[in-house]
Amino acid sequence: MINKKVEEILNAQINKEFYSAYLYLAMSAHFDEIGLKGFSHWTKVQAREEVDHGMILFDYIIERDGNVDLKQIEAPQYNFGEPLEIFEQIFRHECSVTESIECVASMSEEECDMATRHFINWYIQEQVEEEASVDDIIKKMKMFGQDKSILYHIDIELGKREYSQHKYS
Ligand code: OFO
Repeated sequence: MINKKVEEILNAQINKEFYSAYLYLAMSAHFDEIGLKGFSHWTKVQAREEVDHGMILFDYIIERDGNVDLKQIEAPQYNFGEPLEIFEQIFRHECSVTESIECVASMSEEECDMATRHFINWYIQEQVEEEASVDDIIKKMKMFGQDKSILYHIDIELGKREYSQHKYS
């Protein structure tokens, strides 16, 4: 049986993961609209991974005989400008998700729920990878300034991202 406080924070995290999916989908639609198909593809793949993150938490709560409590998902808050600004926004968003994952880790520890503390390590590692991959893209965009031909090449590169279902391991 799962600890109630831990169950509550895990349910809140499900909401955050699905909110992330909404945010990336909104970005994907925007990139498609302005003709950056690779950026659109990359953010759409990211949205699918966020749904996977939400579903892993969903399955975990059920496995621990807890109650899944799905709340309303907010409309995404965004202010779309240049691709670089959008990626900086993504980076800030992922840092805030990292903080909330760390809160899940410390709450599990406080409540002596070592199974959840162990489980959440997968998310801690995932956040390290997410922040790093977004940071790489930002650095490339910054290095080459506003050069549109470079943006074109980055668009092609981002279009190669492959989706593979994220599974807890
Ligand atoms: Fe689920 O990692 Fe991004 O938000």
